[in-house]
Amino acid sequence: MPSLSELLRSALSRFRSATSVDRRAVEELIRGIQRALLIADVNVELVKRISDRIRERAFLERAPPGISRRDHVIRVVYEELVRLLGEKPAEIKIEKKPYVIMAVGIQGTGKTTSVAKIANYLKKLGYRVAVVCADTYRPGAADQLRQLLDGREIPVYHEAGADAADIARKGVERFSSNGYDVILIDTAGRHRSQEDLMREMEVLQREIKPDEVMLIVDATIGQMAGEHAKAFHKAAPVGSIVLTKMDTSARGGGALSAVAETGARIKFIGTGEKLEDIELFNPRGYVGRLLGIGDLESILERIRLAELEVSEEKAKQLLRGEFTLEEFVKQLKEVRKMGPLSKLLSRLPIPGLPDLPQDSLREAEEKIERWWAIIHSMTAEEKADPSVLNSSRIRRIARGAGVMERDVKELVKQYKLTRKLMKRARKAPHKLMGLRMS
Ligand SMILES: Nc1nc2c(ncn2[C@@H]2O[C@H](COP(=O)(O)OP(=O)(O)OP(=O)(O)O)[C@@H](O)[C@H]2O)c(=O)[nH]1
Ligand SMILES: [Mg+2]
Repeated sequence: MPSLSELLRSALSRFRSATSVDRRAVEELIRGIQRALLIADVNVELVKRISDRIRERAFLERAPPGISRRDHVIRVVYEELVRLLGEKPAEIKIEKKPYVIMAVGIQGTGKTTSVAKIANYLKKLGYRVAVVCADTYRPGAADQLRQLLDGREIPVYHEAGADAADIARKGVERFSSNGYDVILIDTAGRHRSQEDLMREMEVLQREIKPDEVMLIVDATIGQMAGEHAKAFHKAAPVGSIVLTKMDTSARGGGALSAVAETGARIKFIGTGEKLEDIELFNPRGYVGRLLGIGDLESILERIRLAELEVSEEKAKQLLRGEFTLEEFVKQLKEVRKMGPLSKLLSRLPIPGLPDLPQDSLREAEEKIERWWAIIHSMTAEEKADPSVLNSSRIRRIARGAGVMERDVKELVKQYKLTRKLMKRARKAPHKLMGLRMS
């Protein structure tokens, strides 16, 4: 069966070679992505959500100047896939010494392997790392760990015949007093139901109070991983998640998206049986590789630059006081989208810029809406040159927009005032440049 990556790439490459980027081409791309995600066992609801978002953005958002619609759509697909996986990259946070990480999970998910991999990973980052084998069920569990870590100078603590909590406590004590930075605890997963597992985890958690509980989930179960993550998250709020065997199944995408959906933190993904086959989870990097990062990266970079240029060029125009009435109101709307209006406007170094900070937030928003309506009742001539507005035109516009005549007059007055102030403010442009206007 083709992998998620192969399916996504082929959908994208069909889109890229399509003769035109019309509705049909976009719909076909979306269908290809849907198919890929469903085969990867991504939840149907999530597939629907991402399809809707891609469709909406592909048709409604304008590509920055110089960027083709095709590239814009590819960027949208990339960003929405990243969003599907939770956007935020995982990070290593060893906040205290020793930092105790306990790995838990049902049988055969890859706990022992992951503990060894993470121990090795952290060791390479320069931490002093030790491992405790608190698995009392699996014969030879400690040997398995020692074998995996052979030659890595990472000690393994185990005690045959003792209780799991005892082993864990003693191991942590010993390694703490020896000055280790990180202590990883491997636990049992054998012959247990999920309820049993949760119970043992709770006992260990109470006794050991690890700084981080790591749930090891086998990604081959696809979207079922979300259920595990949810149950686990309830029992262990300090938890993070490792998804293993991402290399062996096409369903890894389903597992990742389902876990991300629960809001749980995906920390690592396991990508093979060897000690080095682990990576800190980074949605952007992961999606980039799925789609074939090479030329995707250059597309993204070009778009970023184009957007930068647009905003700088625009900012300069604004600084020169070169903007139309329509642009003026549009800017206000844009600024409003960026965050609490009053806070943003108060950052403008110009006193009295359209007098908005003095109004309440809601009043300001209503005013901008009225102004927007006014703009829409104006003719092109009036918009280009508001000085043609006489009282009969003002009356007509006010009626058309459903506002008072004084609203129209106020808008024009504010527009003129703002332009004048902007021109004056050119003398101190550095103050204005801090505010992104695009
Ligand atoms: N391909 C691949 N295999 C993995 C990965 N992680 C673990 N495995 C394999 O999965 C099998 C089980 O791994 P273990 O680490 O023993 O799993 P466990 O959770 O400790 O198992 P129990 O202690 O018996 O519950 C082993 O054969 C590992 O080599 C991975 O990321 N990719
Ligand atoms: Mg094990």
